[in-house]
Amino acid sequence: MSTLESRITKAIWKATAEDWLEFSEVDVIVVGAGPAGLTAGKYLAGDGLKTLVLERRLSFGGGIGGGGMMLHKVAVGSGALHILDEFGIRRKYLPEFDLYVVDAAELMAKLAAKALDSGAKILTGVSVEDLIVREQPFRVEGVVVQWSAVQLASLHVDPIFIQSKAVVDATGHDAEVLKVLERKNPRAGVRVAGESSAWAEAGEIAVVEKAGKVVEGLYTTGMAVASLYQAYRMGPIFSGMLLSGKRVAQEIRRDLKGK
Ligand code: 48F
Repeated sequence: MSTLESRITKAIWKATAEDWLEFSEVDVIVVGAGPAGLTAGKYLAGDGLKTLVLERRLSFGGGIGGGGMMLHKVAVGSGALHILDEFGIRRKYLPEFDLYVVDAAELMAKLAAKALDSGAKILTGVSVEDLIVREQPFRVEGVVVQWSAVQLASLHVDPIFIQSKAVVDATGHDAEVLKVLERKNPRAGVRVAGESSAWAEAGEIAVVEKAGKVVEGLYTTGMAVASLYQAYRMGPIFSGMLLSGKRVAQEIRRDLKGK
């Protein structure tokens, strides 16, 4: 019988290889496990789409964890209450401000837990550094990935590929995937304008209304939407992020499943 040490190693390699074989070709890749990406992941997987969420860091939640200037609560408007219900997230209503508040830790944990329970796969420590594209018509057919640790160490290591029918840029303020499209594929005609200053109400509306398809095969949600269309920022209120994630999932379901 092998030692426990070698069995640990073999078990990890085998299960990891099985996952990578299964998830090297999926329906949807969501780039970024922040509030918008996790919400999108939950609804996409719940609709029966094979969904892979790729997250650069070793943790999920994106900007949620920092709360509002490191305070452990974030605000949520009443428009997203049904999403909080669907995720089982508790909140407190403050009538004097007409706002709900949620614990940042609970929001992160339950968004991720529900996405996983719905069948989404979340891989952490993986960065998306490029897109797979085709022409005539121009379209996106997957992503190019690298271990985040390799990027951080600036090692010269070739990345590998994951094929998908749809890619979602949920990378937040940096809109990293959209910037790859702009920089490396000018024929796609996409310009990332950069987000505007703060106007919370207008920003909350824009990130929902403008979430969706950018070019064939590529969609965007969350603060990446604000960066693409120069919408206003809204700070630590997260209703727009949740609604934006749900909205992009609905659009992808329509495009891929026709309903
Ligand atoms: O930044 P993030 O939370 O984006 P979001 O879902 O939500 C924005 C809010 O947190 C907040 C706000 C709204 O109230 O202003 O900022 O739009 O989550 C984005 C996630 O994407 C990961 C990053 O580590 C973060 O967890 N990410 C960014 N670039 C990459 C990436 C990449 N190239 N590959 C993989 N993950």
